[in-house]
Amino acid sequence: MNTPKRYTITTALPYTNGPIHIGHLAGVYVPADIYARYLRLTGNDVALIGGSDEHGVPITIKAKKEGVTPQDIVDKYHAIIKKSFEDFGISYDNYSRTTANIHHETASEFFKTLYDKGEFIEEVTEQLYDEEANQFLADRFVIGTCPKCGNEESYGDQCENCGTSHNATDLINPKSALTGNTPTLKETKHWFLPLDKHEAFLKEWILKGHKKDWKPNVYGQVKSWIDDGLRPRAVTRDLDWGIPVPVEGGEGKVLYVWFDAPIGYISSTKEWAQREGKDWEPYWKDKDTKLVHFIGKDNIVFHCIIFPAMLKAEGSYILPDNVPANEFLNLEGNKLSTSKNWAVWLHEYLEEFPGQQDVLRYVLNASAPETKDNDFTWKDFQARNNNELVAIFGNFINRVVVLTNKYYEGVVPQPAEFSEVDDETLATVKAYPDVIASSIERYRFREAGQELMNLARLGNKYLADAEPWKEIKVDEERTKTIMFVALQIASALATLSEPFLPFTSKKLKGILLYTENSWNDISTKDILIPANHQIGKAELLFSKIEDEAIQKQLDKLEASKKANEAANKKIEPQKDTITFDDFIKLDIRVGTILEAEKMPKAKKLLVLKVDTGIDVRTIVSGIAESFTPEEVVGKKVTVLVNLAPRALRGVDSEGMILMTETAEGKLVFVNPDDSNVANGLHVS
Ligand code: B3M
Ligand code: ZN
Repeated sequence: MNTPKRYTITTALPYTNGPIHIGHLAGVYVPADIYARYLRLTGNDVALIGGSDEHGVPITIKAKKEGVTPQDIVDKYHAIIKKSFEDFGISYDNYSRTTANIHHETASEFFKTLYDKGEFIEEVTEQLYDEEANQFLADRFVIGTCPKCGNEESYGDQCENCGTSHNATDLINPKSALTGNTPTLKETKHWFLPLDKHEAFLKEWILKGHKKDWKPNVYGQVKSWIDDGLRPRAVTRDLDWGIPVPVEGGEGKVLYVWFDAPIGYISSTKEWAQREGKDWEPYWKDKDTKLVHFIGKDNIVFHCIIFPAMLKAEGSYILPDNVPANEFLNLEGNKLSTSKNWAVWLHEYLEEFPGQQDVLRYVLNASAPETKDNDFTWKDFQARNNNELVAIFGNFINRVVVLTNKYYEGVVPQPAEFSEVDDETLATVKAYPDVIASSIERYRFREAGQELMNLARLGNKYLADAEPWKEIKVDEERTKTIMFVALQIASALATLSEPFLPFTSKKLKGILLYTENSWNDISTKDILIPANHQIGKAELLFSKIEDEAIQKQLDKLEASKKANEAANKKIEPQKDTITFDDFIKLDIRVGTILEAEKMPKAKKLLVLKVDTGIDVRTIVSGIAESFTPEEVVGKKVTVLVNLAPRALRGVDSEGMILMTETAEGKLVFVNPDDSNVANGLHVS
């Protein structure tokens, strides 16, 4: 495209069935915000558009579970999510919600337009039905085996394992998420968007068009979808939570959440335009507008195939120029999971690290899952804070500000003659806006963030080499020049850090008392902060994060892990009732293990000599993976003594030692705690 006239930047609308965590921030919102802030700084017309996705099955399921209405759920989480975005400086021009009237109207109208144009197929088909719940099962109401990858816990609309999006009736061995029942099939009428009809256009647009500059993960997924052949997709559902189907025969039905949600981008733009007294249409309909969707990889087909097909069918809209989807972020080596509480929740982070939003933004960007899944670790978080933000960026700024105050009472000194190093350094600074911009424009935000840190590194090195603290004793003029150059770098950092570290940038501008430079000024102006300008006092931009703070977070995760393991331990159902006579047939005694040795060539078995009080006998026990022979000798144990002898690997075993298992799967003895109990005593 020629130079765009304006940018419409959308961010995936989070489902309001829970708060948001670092995975959301890293995958979608931090990169989108960096992009939007950069574009504004370079003088572009930008609309950064977001909102909450408040329809769909997960919300109704959550409401059912909590015994409240879906509206209660969305009100609660919309507020929490919106606040998290504000707290982390995601600079939305508008953040809306899909329960808003303007959205209901916009989505309804969109549906009607396609309906009137004959873009839908209307068809009565058999859909999954739960007789007990008296309800059709679509999307997340049904769980079954994914026909593509075999994942046994795929949802009706999408498999979280392989990312495939399918129809609920495609699932093998489907089960109702409401009752666990196997659904029956029941006829119902729905409207389908015939994706197959749009195949030729999609092929042309994506495969042959300029979409080769899309990220390989995005292009690859879309291509494989198209290669598999496109089929009609139902865009309505038999549900009572959502946007009512606005045409005849649509009573009791709502729009499919993935039909209405992307239209949410449009309604949010309208809401913004109304408030600002602007015209929304150019942002969606002018071909000189660049439309970019920021999403996570599980949303690719919806944004690259289904939504474009909808927009194309409607006819008056532009299509996305790019969909820079990210892969997933893991946490300490495991998949982020809301249900397992394996996450760093944004609202909780702020309680633990108040005022340190930029640290998280920086670290998440530095380890963003741009091309492959990536791991967030608390150790890495600490290291990036301490070794980069504190030791490089913060240290450089602090030295510049402290020395300027110390030597010149905070007044930028008049430089004398520049040395070769000074000239080179200033020339390098001038190159940075383009270097960083080039990375950002190619959606390489990690690289861009590292370039910003390289500029701080340059400043740090310049000061370390020039040593103004030594120079001041021998050459005052030279010192003034050094400090002048260092102040120019600090000033460049104040502007160029804004997309990445908005809070820090603001603070730094406050310290320098200078905000006059635009992004491009850093390249074009010879002086970024002039001689005789008065700066403020030093303030720390970042502070060291100690081991204890990190350990606390690791402990918290460890506690989640333990709680999960305990919750996941399958408690077997009680066995059939037995009589007292059955019970007293078991002869259980207290015993002591006298000797133990490993059974040759058997990983699990120990051969024990046990004093049962009646006799000393051999018992072969499958505990070798939990205990060494030395550990068990002398242990008091509980033994079933009248079990019929059994030969194990040629050794006769005469009885059984009672054991159980801890949450971590380690075996433990069911043993009499009191070592005074005598061997041979009955356990009853
Ligand atoms: N709410 C899915 C998600 O949160 C969905 C995105 C909608 S974007 C239009 O993963
Ligand atoms: Zn799958």
